[in-house]
Amino acid sequence: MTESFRSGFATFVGRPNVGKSTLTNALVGEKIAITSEKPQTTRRAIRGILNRPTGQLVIVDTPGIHKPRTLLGERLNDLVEQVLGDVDVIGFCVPATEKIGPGDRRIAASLDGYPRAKKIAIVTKTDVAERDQITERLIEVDALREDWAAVIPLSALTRDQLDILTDEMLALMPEGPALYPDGVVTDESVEDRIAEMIREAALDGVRDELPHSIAVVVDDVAPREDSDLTDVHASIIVERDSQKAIIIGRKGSRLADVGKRARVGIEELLGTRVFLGLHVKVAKEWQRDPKQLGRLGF
Ligand SMILES: Nc1nc2c(ncn2[C@@H]2O[C@H](COP(=O)(O)OP(=O)(O)OP(=O)(O)O)[C@@H](O)[C@H]2O)c(=O)[nH]1
Ligand SMILES: [Mg+2]
Repeated sequence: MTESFRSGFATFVGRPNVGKSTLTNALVGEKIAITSEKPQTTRRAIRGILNRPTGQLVIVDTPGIHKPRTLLGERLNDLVEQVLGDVDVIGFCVPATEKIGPGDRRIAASLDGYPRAKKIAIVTKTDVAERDQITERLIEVDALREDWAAVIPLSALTRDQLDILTDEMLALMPEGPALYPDGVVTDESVEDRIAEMIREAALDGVRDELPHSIAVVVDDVAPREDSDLTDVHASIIVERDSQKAIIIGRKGSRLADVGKRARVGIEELLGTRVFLGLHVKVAKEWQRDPKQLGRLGF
């Protein structure tokens, strides 16, 4: 008898910065979601697809759940809620290196609201944790709910235990055909992926509330005639003039650096050389403005 094919949707939840996007990328095998050491890096529901002979997993990467301080924050939490209502498997993530806190407890308890989904507890970042810390975290997280289908420690960075997680998630999926054709890793548009690569480069080295204030919109992607070159124009949007000055840097040095770093990934994605034109604009308090948020796709 041949094993049946399984397919379905999975998502990782947890506080900002616990490693959800890094884990998604590691499982999918390609960088589809940007990551950073700043909380609230992910702002969209990004689908990544993982194929195995026995099944297909569609992993939906979502923003971390946090106490919202802006309208954007509220919308991001709503987005996570929506995704959670749709998936077959929820992986609840806590980092091995940090004690479980009230935020983690609240998120774990909120999973009661999604009775249809099977739940897995995941202890992340084991590569930077002591053995005792990992054990402590496993015990702590295990006690948070009675219905964990599995409790798995892993490292997305060293890929330790990723296969165990994949097998476990596949086993929990319903029987069914592949939902995406072979070879598709994400349904994100090229423009969206480019915008996120630029935002990732722009996040590097900025502090305090500035990471939250940055949004990126791709204005144009155009292959140049008779040349192995694509022109990409994008706007980096911030909330205040003072932030604009920081992003641009002295004599434009910081912006040039952002462009240089973002271009590497964009060239790889497009398979051509790229001219990247970056323009910095101010949209006052866009995180709190429904009209601006709509325009930015939130
Ligand atoms: N050492 C180590 N670091 C990791 C691992 N996974 C993630 N990180 C780091 O943790 C930070 C946060 O990772 P992300 O994947 O962006 O976290 P996230 O949960 O998606 O965060 P939000 O999108 O803000 O909710 C980054 O600096 C990662 O490099 C891991 O397995 N080991
Ligand atoms: Mg993320």
